[in-house]
Amino acid sequence: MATERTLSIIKPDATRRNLTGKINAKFEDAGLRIVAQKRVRLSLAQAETFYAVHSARPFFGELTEFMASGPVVLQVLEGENAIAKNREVMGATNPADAAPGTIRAEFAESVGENSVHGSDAPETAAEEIAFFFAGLEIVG
Ligand code: RTP
Ligand code: MG
Repeated sequence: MATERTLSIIKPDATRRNLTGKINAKFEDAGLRIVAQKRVRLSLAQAETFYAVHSARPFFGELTEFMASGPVVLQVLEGENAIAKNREVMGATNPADAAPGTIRAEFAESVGENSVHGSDAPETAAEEIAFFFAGLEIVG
């Protein structure tokens, strides 16, 4: 297994409830290292570009408005098998289906406001990291 990097976003529902530290503890306890991190407020245009793959879905407007509704924490997580490991720690998209102990089981409010984003494959991880971070901002 190779060391990988993945893009993580702590979403506005979680920053609003002051959960950044508790979520980061879940990543670190799972062996993921936070090698870049910044708190920003996304514009609607940035959220629309980031989630362009979902532009035809009925929830696109709701999703992008939510992502621009408050601060988010953008992160690069690094570790063995980091993409799959992060998605394991996150839990299923719908918190009602998320396994006990996962971030979404413990913290998510609904399928839309589900506390975290994580890249889903090596190609999307590389694209999503490059969308938000310059190389010098990532310190492994
Ligand atoms: P993410 O991309 O945020 O890591 O989440 P995911 O892979 O588990 O889920 P995905 O299918 O990629 O959907 C992206 C985000 O869209 C919102 N969503 N809302 N209202 C709905 O039925 C619905 N379905 C998806 C969620 O915020 C989901 O994380
Ligand atoms: Mg996704």
